[in-house]
Amino acid sequence: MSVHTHSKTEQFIELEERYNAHNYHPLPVVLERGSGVLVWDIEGKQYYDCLSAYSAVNQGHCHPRIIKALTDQAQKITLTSRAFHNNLLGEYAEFITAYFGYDKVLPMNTGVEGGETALKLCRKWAYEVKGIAKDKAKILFAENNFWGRTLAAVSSSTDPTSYTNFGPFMPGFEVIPYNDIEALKQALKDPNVAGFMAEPIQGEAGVVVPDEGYLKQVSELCKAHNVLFIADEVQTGIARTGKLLACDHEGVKPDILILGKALSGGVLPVSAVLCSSEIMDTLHPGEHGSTFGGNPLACAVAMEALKVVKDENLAENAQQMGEIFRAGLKAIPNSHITEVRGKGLLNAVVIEPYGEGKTAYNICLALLKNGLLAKQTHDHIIRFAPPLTINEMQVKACIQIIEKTILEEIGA
Ligand code: IF1
Repeated sequence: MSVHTHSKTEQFIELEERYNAHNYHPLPVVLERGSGVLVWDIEGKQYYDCLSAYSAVNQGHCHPRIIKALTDQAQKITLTSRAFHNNLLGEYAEFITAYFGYDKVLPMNTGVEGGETALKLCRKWAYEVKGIAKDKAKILFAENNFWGRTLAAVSSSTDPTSYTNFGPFMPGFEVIPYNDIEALKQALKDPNVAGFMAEPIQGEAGVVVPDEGYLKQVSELCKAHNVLFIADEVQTGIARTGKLLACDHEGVKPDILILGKALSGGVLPVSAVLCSSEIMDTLHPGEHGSTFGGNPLACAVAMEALKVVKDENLAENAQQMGEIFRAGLKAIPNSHITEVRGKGLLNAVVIEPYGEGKTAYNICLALLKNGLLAKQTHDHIIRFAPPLTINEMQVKACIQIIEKTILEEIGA
């Protein structure tokens, strides 16, 4: 590379840094194309995508069926607002409620809006059905939760980077340790508790899988105390962990289910909140909504994205490929890898510090060089979550890259 000229990649990054907010620290790669499990940068270099846009592209990049649904619908009508009916919302609502086994759906756009919606529903239900006194409702969250960047979301966060200098925070929230049934039992003694919101596997926390039976006990305890169990399956849902929902591993049905990300196959922001009529019918016109929620483009895309998940047996494939992926990671001979964990195709390796100032970020840089995209979480965890369409040959190719990279970067 010449010392006088910047590479194309550097130019694109400079432009972005100059005019765009510095609210991220991305890996130095500029992507311009994707297909299935592969993406290409502006220099033409190919990569295996082991992040899948944080599990939003479970169906693979630019899935032809989902893109066709998008472009077909885009030529008819994209947005009507909810001031009028559109011809797809009813069909979509019937489809998604049957698909997940709930009475009703409330369509939103981003995952965090799904979370906000679930919490508003929980509070409304608490006052109008459960009978909690005005403004006394309390919602429990798990330590190290992540559900987005709004003021309510950072109000429940235990990560200083997320919440520092964004106060004052939302009242009526309480945080308890994750994967700790005794803590939940203790917290449920307060009769003003209306709900407990948690991820079945904590994503941002570092792919933290709770003990077997935890979710089942959570669900039973909540039921016994007339408290709503709100499952944030924005990241774990839609086949990512080897079942349609991560809660399915324990046969648990959340009272309120939040979905996002892969609900659109990563094509546009589509989220949904599903629950019983008892809960949903506490909402009346004017009490909640969004300009874009339930728009016909989103309805068409989401229906196709969900059909692809079933037609291509993505849950089953995630289960099987996940086994092979984790076995491959565990077989990498390296004394600095202290743990391999995950479910289905939501996996992580924990790498203890291996050199001066070196973190998992440096390994991600080396992976990038070797043709694989992955993202660290915290300083020592790397998440591997490829699209669920990945096949065995591709899993083995990924493992080979990871093994070679770790050998080059850390040694044995
Ligand atoms: C970012 C992590 C993933 C989520 C769960 C709700 C949302 C998310 C369980 C909100 C969002 C993101 C957003 C992304 C980083 C990211 C993430 F690194 F933080 F942990 F996925 F792994 N519930 N997750 O994971 O959904 O409003 O973003 O659509 O940069 O903030 P959103």
